[in-house]
Amino acid sequence: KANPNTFVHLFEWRWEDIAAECRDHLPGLGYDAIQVSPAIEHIDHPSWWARYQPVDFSKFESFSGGEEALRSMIETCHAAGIKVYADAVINHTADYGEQGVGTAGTPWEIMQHPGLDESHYHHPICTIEDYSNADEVQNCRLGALPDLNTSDSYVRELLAAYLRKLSELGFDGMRIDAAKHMSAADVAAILELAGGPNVFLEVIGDPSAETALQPSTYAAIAPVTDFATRGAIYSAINGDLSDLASYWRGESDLSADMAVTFVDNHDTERHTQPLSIAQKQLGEALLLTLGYGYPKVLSGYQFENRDALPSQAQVSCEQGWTCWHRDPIVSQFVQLRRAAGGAQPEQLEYLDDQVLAFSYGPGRVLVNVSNETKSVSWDPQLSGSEYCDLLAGHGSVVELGWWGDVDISLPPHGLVLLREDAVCSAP
Ligand code: LM2
Ligand code: CA
Repeated sequence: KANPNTFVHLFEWRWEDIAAECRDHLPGLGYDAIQVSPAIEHIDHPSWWARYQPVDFSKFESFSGGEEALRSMIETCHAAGIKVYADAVINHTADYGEQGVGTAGTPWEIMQHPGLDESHYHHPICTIEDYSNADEVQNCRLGALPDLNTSDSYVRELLAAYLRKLSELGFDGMRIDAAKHMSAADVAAILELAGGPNVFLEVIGDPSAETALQPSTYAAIAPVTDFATRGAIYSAINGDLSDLASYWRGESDLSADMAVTFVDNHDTERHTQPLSIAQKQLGEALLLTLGYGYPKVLSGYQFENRDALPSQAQVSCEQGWTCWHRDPIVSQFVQLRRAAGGAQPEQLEYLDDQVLAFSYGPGRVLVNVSNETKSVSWDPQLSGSEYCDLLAGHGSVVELGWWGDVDISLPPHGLVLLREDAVCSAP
């Protein structure tokens, strides 16, 4: 069964800003958990991807702050009823610049880190080129990143000690970065040594690859990031609902509780054509009402150059940071999903091949996936005479006609959400 909850990735947010968000905003928005950026010492380079180049697995000092601020953030979030997920990079260590001093002051060189030397890496050294070949994907270097020998018992214990420390710090779960670049057996062994933490695995599916690299292979261990749903959502927001329809029929590669779903993550956001706000909202609405997976909402920052760090480190929803999780439409659907208990959409009805109506728990949803205005007549199957369009701002009342239907003009990529349990608040 799908998870009724939704979590938000507060990408590159500092610990103290996250604590404030947990205290002041997150509980009311409907999320149950957050994912944060990697917490350990990384290379000191002015790019967000410096966080994916570990220097010392035992020092908690990163662009987001130090260990004390981290502990206090986790405590604050727990007090607000919000769970916290770490991002754990365990496939490789740093290479950029070949040597340097990490964010906690640790000097490093390629394959020379506290507790690690050349003998702890895969040899002979090679670089991944053929993504269909499991041996290469798992034992060669991703980019130029030195590939840890995760089949070695000493390496496994060092990485497991890191994951145990994450649990001791209070993390409720963790994303395992680049999981496909380690064999499923290595991942399972490390997790077992770590005491079986709650995790999800970053596995980018590739139909041309060997079975050993398929999401379903890793889903035998833990939920995996699901890029297939993302493809279906993208088709939908570009006007074609046919791929999503298979999810509505209950057909999918993974079972509903083994998929972490998303419209975009921090990587895809940097490598795909930017969408309009209306398209993004439509995408989240479709994702959150899918009755499949555990959805993740990405909340990062504006950028012109895809390598860039945020223009100001301190989070401000007015300047530089997207605060996408606070978007009123996104948050309405997060709350609807929770109220619906992660159920499947029902009573799907095509009013046009690009206009779809359905019922989702207490909600009635109307979506226009075309880039034209569409005028439709819709019967939301509600018993009263007046409802609130929760997406058009407070106090926007939809009056149902004599027969319970309503004539609505939907803008390009427009959405309507009525709830049988929602009263319009005064404007
Ligand atoms: C991931 N998932 O499995 C992360 O989601 C993704 O963001 C990470 O790549 C990747 N795995 C490795 O942890 C990012 C970024 C890369 C960057 C790496 C390492 O997308 O561009 O690679 O982090 O910092 C960078 C350079 C690349 C270079 C590499 C090694 O962009 O040109 O490769 O570092 O220095 C020669
Ligand atoms: Ca590897």
